[in-house]
Amino acid sequence: MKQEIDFDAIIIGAGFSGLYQLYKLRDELGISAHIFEAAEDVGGTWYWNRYPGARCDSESHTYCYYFSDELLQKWEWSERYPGQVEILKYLNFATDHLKLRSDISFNNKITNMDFLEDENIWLVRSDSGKTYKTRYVINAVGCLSSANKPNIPGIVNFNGDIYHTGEWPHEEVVFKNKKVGVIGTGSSGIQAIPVIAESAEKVTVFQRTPNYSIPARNQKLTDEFVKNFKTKTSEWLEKMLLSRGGHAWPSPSEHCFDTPEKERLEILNAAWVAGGLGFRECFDDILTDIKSNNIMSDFIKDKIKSTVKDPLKAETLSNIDHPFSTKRPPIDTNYFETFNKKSVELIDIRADPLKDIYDNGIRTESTSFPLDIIVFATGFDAMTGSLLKIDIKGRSKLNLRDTWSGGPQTYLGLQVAGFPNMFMLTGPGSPSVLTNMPRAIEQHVEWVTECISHLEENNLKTIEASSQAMKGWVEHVNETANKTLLPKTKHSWYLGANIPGKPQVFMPYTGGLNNYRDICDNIAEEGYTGFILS
Ligand code: NA7
Repeated sequence: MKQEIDFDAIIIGAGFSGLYQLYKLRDELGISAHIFEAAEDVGGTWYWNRYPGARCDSESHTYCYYFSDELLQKWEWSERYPGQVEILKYLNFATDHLKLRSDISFNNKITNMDFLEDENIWLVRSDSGKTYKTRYVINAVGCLSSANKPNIPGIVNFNGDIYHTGEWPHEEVVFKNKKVGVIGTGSSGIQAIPVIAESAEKVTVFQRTPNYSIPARNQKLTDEFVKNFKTKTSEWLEKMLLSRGGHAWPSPSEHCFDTPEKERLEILNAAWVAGGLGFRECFDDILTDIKSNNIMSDFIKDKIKSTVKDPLKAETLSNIDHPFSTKRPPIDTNYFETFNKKSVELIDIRADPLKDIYDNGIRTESTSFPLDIIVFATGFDAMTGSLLKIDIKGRSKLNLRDTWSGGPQTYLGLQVAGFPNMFMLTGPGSPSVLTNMPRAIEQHVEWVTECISHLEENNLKTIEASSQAMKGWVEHVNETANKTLLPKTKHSWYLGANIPGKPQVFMPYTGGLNNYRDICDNIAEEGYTGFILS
């Protein structure tokens, strides 16, 4: 008997991953698939993060879909790093080119999902009040999409405007003649502060943790580069597939500490001049050997000190308490230089903690700062926040929030035991945020599509991670992370430490995207080892 369902597959989210998943399931597998998206248009994180200076830190010709040569040939990036406006245009272009829009319901936030064991289907409810039946659910909700809004006392009393970088308004925000306070110095703050400071009367930066940042060296792409790139897309792809981070540069073999000082400095200086995340790849061992990491960390601290003229500001910015790259390292355009402006002040809120927000501004323990605008650049409830906002009940009404009460547990970052036919794209336990995301996304979408194809061809009703395999994978993720310096930095969103009360578990898989891809492929080839198929 044919089941009564609305769609074979429901995809949640119309960002990079959801859009590609829709195309693969609908156009290649030929099953019915539909996206539900909370926003009024496509884009995911790039729909929401419209703050001044918002830009990707992957290079543009690598930050795009590679599955379609037509898309690669038809689109033209203008700068070395794509800005938010350009990425959003690109995603709209891809959506229209692939004719995806008709299978997306916008302004539909999914609130509940219940697995009906008797029928092997998911009941998916949206805030429109409608409920849909589907056989597969693919969560494409993004890793950095649930804004972290710290509950600072008195916030409701503020008379000015408050913005969060991750939920920036569509209308232009005018900073001219305004006193602006920015809380947060992660990637978003580091990108926004120089742009806000271009027009604001005064910018007060409230810094909790000083941060490393590498100059992006953004520039217009030359016609020659673009033309050349388009004839060599398969070579670029090959480079990205071989690399541990999904970027197009090779993983180095040299150890920093063992390299003679003169040579080491030459390598570091050349990478500093070249700019961007490639700086991290100067040496092989900076995330495994603290002696090597100290050399790179000190190199950057010296650069900060030689850039920032005011000695107090320079000290406050360079007094960094964690090894380089153990928190997500931003790249910037004129971040440290901006502190040379008289109109930009820096408040160390570790030394002088935030006390409250009052009607006219922000108060620290010692001082009041009158402000017209407050910008929260305070990041996200990363990797699990958006998924756990949905009330998800699997077998025996098991709630995902309960399963993950001690931190996220997954098999390969793709599935959770007890939640059959539910997949996550770039979920916790996969390399995701440690990579150039489109490569991690393509790998996941293609794996999930193959998996569903296998079920369809073999008349199988469900696939589900076994508890044992999940336990084994969680152990492997932890063991792999513990071989690096990453989990040693405790105040990091990789561990969930930025969200009060969130269980602290190292979330992304540090084994490298190239190795991870092989692991996933082998598991599929062996007949989906660790999964229960029925
Ligand atoms: P991040 O990297 O999480 O940065 C958030 C910043 O906000 C960081 O400096 C935090 O300090 C600070 N923060 C967070 N909560 C507070 C409170 N309560 N008080 C003061 N300061 C606070 O988020 P971004 O949006 O910048 O970047 C996220 C990712 O997007 C980025 O890594 C890229 O992958 C793209 P902390 O360091 O926690 O002390």
